[in-house]
Amino acid sequence: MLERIRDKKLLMNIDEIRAEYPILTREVAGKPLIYLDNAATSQTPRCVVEAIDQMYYHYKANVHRGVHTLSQEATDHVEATRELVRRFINAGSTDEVIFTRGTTESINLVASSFGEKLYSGDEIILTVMEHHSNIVPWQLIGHRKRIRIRAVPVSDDGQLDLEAYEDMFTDNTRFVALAHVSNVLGTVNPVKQMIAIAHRHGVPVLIDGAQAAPHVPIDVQDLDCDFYALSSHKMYGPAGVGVLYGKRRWLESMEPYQGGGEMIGRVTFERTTFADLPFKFEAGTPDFVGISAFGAAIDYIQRLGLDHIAAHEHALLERATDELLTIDGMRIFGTAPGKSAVISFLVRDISSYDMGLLLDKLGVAVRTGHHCAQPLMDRYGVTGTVRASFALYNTLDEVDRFVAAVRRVASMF
Ligand code: C6P
Repeated sequence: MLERIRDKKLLMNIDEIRAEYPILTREVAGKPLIYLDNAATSQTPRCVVEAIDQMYYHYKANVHRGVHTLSQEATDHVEATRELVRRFINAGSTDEVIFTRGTTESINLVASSFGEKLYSGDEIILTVMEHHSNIVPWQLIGHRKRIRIRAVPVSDDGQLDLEAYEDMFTDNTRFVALAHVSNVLGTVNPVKQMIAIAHRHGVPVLIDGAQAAPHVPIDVQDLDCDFYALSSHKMYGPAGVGVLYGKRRWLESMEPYQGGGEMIGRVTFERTTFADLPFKFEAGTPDFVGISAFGAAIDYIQRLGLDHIAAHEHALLERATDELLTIDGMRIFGTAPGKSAVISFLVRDISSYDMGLLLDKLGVAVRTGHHCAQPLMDRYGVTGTVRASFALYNTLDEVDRFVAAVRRVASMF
């Protein structure tokens, strides 16, 4: 299978790809499952599940602690994934790649640790399209330290207002944090340009890459971002694993986020010194099984090729968009050029909840509600939307059946 995936001719042989995902043969409500909630979490191919099995069957031991063979082998697996991540995002060094539990924890780490450098009157710039994971951590530190949070507005079609962004910088601006790709609108933000603007003002930038990493090539050195956060479970990998990339100079200047085993140099009751990067930010036993399997997921994505995956998903997005727009009363949120394969929509005044529930009865899994982006919902004057999000294993046939299901539900109201 792996060899055949590498073969360009069979690159997107969808039947072979789908055969790697037993869950896709499931039925829901007596209908074949059409899984379109990939932005919430993607499904996991056999090679990743097998990597988990292999770790439990043959390599389970705590990492970075033992001189015994098993511990060294488990450590090698974790460190091999760190190198795979480094290459995947083109970080300069594995010292700059920190394992966390996910994007949320990565952002909390920066908000807490970098946040110690912030003072009353300082300002942080976010955007209206941020996920709550990139709002609430800043509010927590912001309230404690009396920091002002400002949010870049979003246009009707789902693009950030770059003029407003540039105007937001003041002498007090200390940090910018924004999504690479919106989980609701699919907008791929011009992060490189926005980072350059922030840097002109001497302000570091964190990019929330949770929705970008499975779809968009990432080069942290080319972007010149100061921090980049992502989650394994949205990238065909296991849940409970994430990454924080940080530029060495920032990471070295920041206090640890959590204390515990393995993040120390020397501990006495008077004073503790900390381990070198990246371990300074990895307190306690990490999810070494998940991290190892995440390596298999990155390998899988790279073998298929992000550009091929993106092209396939784009074809699904185009077809779904064109067909959905033929439904009376269809309103799509987020129509920015080059958007990622996510469609948020409402039909007339049918609530997203009703639509989602009835689609589920037809075997279609979509997400409904505010998508952890309530300020964005407020921006569009809605309480929620229906969101279909595509992955590499979805098919045009599924798109057609999904649209037919939406049409059918719409006709019930
Ligand atoms: N969005 C969605 O359905 P975690 O939960 O830590 O892996 O990722 C949080 C997160 C951060 N930023 C963005 C842009 C995201 O989309 C998410 C997760 C999922 O949209 C679950 S709420």
